[in-house]
Amino acid sequence: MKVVMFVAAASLVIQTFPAMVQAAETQDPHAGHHMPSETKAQAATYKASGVVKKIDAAKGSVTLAHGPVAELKWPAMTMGFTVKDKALLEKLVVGKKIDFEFIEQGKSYVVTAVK
Ligand SMILES: [Cu+2]
Repeated sequence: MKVVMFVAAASLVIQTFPAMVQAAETQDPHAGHHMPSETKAQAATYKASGVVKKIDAAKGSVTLAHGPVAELKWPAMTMGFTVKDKALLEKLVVGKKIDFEFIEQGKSYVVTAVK
């Protein structure tokens, strides 16, 4: 009888690849997308409409009965604004309804445009 020889001839050459695949460089597509922080410092411009109540050309101010301003959570009210450019006052007549834009500047509100 022959002894069946089990030849464990399985010479498995396990090729262990070095894990260099992970070294594949990933390029960040967002690398150039960072926003300049300066844009945040810019004052917001608000829009409202209202009726001209009073004009003070000497002071460069105007009193407006304006409608609600959602961005500022303002109800409708009558209040004074200063104007950025006194030339804007030329567009204003007491009793006239206007659409205007304004910015917050310190403790006052400044009309920057009148339509
Ligand atoms: Cu107001």
